[in-house]
Amino acid sequence: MNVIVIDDAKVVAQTMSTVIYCDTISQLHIEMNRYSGTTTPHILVLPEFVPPITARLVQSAFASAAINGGSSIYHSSAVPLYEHREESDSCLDDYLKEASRLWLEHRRLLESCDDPIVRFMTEWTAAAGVEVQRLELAGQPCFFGQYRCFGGEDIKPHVDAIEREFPTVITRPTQQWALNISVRAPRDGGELDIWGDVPSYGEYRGYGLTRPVAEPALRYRPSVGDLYVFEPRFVHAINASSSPRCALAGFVGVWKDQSIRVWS
Ligand SMILES: O=C(O)CCC(=O)C(=O)O
Repeated sequence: MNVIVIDDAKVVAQTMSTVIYCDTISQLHIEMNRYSGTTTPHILVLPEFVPPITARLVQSAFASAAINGGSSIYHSSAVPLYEHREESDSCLDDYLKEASRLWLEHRRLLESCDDPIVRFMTEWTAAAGVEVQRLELAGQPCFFGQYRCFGGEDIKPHVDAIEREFPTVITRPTQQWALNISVRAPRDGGELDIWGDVPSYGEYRGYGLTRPVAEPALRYRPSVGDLYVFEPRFVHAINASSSPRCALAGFVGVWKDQSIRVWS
């Protein structure tokens, strides 16, 4: 494998695009500014953000908690905001009513696990010099940091673009990143595939896009403890795995006024 050192970041060539390994959240922040908006996808990884023992504690915390439902696509500890997008029949108020309760419940569940979500938000705030806050809709904060497991089935090609999910209330962020903190990784399968395709407004559909014919530009199999981000405007999919593949997950958006908001 080809390792190039650029500034402090190790850039590892994987297929046609790049996985950029960072040592700290500050470095990740710098690399996100550098790579956002480029024409090819990149994955930025902070390995060992969560030590293996903590990853196990996170799994146990959710194993013994009532899982709240999840999305129409996978099981998770909270129904994601995507399910309440404007074109859906789901009531956004239901999501917002639950968001703060779920936020507090997740803090309670993760308090003995050096809460990786709070750590991320605190360290990101310090790195960016701007307070990272939960996205607000109708004056109420969204939830952030769902625990979710993928497994036996592929997660089909899709894109995530908050301004397309809520076109009348959310302006397009200058950056949107999908954030995942891996706490359980399968031995086989579970690769994240990302293509260089970005659907136009006309082609946009959140989930279940036609699988591109071309090979993915990037393929990445997360390891336990990795915190990784990528731009979800690029078509991406996750391959089925032999055992559960679990992570704390959400999105980070940066807007023109430099505000940084997170949501799940
Ligand atoms: O689990 C992953 O690696 C990526 C999940 C995903 O599709 C997303 O975060 O938008």
